[in-house]
Amino acid sequence: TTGPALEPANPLAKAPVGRPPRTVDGFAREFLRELNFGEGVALSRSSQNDQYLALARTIRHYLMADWLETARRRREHPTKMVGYLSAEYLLGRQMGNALLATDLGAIADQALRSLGLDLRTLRAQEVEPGLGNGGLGRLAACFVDSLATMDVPCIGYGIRYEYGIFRQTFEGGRQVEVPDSWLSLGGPWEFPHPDRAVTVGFGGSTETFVEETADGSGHQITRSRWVPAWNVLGVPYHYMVPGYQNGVVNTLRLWSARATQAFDLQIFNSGDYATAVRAQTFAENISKVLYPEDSTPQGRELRLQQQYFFVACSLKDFIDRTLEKDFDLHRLPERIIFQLNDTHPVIAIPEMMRLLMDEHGMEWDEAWSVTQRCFAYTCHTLLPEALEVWPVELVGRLLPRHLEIIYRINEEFLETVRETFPGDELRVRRMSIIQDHPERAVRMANLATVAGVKVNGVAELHSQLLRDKVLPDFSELWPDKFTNVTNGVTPRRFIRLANPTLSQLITDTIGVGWETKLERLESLEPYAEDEEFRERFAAAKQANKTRLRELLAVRDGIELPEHGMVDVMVKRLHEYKRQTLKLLHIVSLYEQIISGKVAKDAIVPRTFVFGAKAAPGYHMAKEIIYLINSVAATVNADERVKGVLTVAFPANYNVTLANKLIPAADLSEQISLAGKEASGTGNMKFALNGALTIGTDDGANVEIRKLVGDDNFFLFGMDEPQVAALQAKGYVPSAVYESNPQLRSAIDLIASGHFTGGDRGLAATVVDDLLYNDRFMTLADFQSYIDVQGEVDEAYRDQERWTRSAILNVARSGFFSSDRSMKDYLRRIWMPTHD
Ligand code: Z57
Repeated sequence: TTGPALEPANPLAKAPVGRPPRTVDGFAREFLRELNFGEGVALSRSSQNDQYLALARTIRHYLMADWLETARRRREHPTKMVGYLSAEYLLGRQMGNALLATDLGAIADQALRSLGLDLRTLRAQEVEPGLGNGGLGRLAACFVDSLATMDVPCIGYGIRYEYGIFRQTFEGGRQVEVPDSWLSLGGPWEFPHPDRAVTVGFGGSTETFVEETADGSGHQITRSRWVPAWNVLGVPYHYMVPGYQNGVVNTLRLWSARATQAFDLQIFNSGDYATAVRAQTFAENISKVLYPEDSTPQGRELRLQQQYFFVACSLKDFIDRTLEKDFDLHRLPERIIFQLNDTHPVIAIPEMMRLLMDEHGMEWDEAWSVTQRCFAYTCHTLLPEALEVWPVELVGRLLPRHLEIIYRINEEFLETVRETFPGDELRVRRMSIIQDHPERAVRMANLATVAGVKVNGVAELHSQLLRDKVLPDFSELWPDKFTNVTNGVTPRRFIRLANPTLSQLITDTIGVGWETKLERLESLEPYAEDEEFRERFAAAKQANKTRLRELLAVRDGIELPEHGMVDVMVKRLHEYKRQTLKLLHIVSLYEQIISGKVAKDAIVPRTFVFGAKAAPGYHMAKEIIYLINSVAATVNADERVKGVLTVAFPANYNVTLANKLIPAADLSEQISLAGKEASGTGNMKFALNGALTIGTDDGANVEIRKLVGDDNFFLFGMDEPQVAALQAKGYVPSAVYESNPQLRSAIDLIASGHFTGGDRGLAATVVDDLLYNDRFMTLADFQSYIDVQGEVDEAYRDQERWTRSAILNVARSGFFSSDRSMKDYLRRIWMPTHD
């Protein structure tokens, strides 16, 4: 039950208590109250962590009334909501964003100062919640930010991992993973609700029984029900998702796994206490750790348990708790659209069918009609190995009822295919939700495509390739099901918070309010010709470089030169992203200088910055990390290139570091093999912060280039059709090596052991792959990349021209606000009949 049991006499009971005062004194008082009564320490005895926790709770107070009010408004006027289902939310630090959303930065700063404390120091205490791997998780965080800012009702559903993405360290240049115990010093941004836990079943079997139909006709139908073998509790933890200075606070609901009462009883009843306790740990393992693979699923049983766990909790939460009592579930699609963030939550489809039929008495056709209108699916990949398949054996063992439902969905679906394409059994096999080879398994993307209202890709090119290459049979059958929504990023975090100097310049020039209407950046365009503006713009960039130098000196002990181009490649380490191409460029420049082929002063001084985590089990990616670190150590120590080539690879690239790194960049490296990067979102953040892009014709690069113009973008490499043609003709990387002396010199230098302390073996894995495999055609694009890097140098020598281009990148990239992405989702997927 909720609410007071008796009729309250006190009028205060009717509404949430008021807001704390927005004054320096009021804030200081609130902070001290939290420190004293919340943390239980006096200011004079408090640690920095006490102070951080008290500050976080103080800021929370200012959002609380808006949160309760937003929830009340949504309950009283229920409308269709978005249920964003995502296994990952890469949120980044919360404090800065909360201060920005409440516009309390200046007040908090002065209040703390008055107490002898420093806001920046306390902010630096926060360990970011790294509940995601990379682009997909960060996209989810940007989307919920935008929905709150646009006052769209949304619940973000996900998993409260106890350990997020690992902390990366380097030992002898090799990646070593350290567990990310982000909660160990307290989680001041979360609200646990153990009393609202829901129960989720696993395993067991199904049984059939006969029942009379509800219409009183006396007809009998056979139904099935699931008898799980064990249960797990899902405890919801709520996080505030504040809109930007608009009084709206949405909710992120993350589930944490607990053992049920039954486990506790077992502890009493079984003599084997230790076994019983182990069983409890077993249940709690489900939300223990984020799987650190990005774009390469591992197909582990625990991972499927995680997926089903959070999805089952979320659907139950929505139907039983969020919808008003007695809501007619036939009308469910009027109230919710569940957006499936990749295939990770796709098990929600049979779960919805099971709930509607087995728990709410619907028959198959009704349940299917409802289900088909409640889900939409976003695909984020083009790599075949990234499309999840779950072995039938595993699904049957863990979720036997769901497997039955999936089989029936498939049967009916394949019947449609056979009707539409009679006699085409090859097509039937390609489209089947169940694959037979190499093992019988459920193809989650097919299931999502069959069940969803819409399927979208994440950039124009990606959506086209999705139709033509990944799911061509489906797009032939249902052309209207396919659509595109190009990704976006939140300008609140990635411009306002990350780049205060540029933000101030923008506001001084075009006025306030651009943070929520990013297309207004357009009006910066004429200022590209304004010398004074260009000077201020260049000064802002220089200030951001200085800020980065200072940070890396303290954070990593890395010394960066004061001047020169800052050339940045930050993203997960993956072969398709081609960090090795960047490495070949660096090695080639280095080789040309030390061999005397090129004079030291003939090239533009550059600082190359890498940031990349490798999945712990991804051997090649870890070898590439080792090689980057080896090249960095050698180049940085070589007097012959001092001041001209510097390579920095700070460990543990995350959202916090991104916020300092991206604003300092001159050049953004987006160099994936064409047709492999679904979108990219880092590329957008760089352009919006005034970096120029060197990039392939891939993902959202295509759209960036179209908007900023060819003069302000460095395009190189094959396009996707050329890649496909080369693939078809047969690609021989060693032939490219043989025929290109510059490439040969670079590879030979690596292979000689020059960077690996004379040990040729230490570079062999990477070198041999490039020469004899090179799945992502690094060597094929080498010459084009080198040539265009030459153009980059030439452009950079003309600083006026460069700054003009950088300004135009900012002015023309407003399209990449995630607010725009959300508008597109609303129009094309969530509310298609709305206007
Ligand atoms: C992930 O971060 C992405 C795709 C995946 O299939 C998985 Br699993 C994780 C990324 C894409 O690689 C990016 O190109 C894209 O920008 C991002 O998802 C957001 O759509």
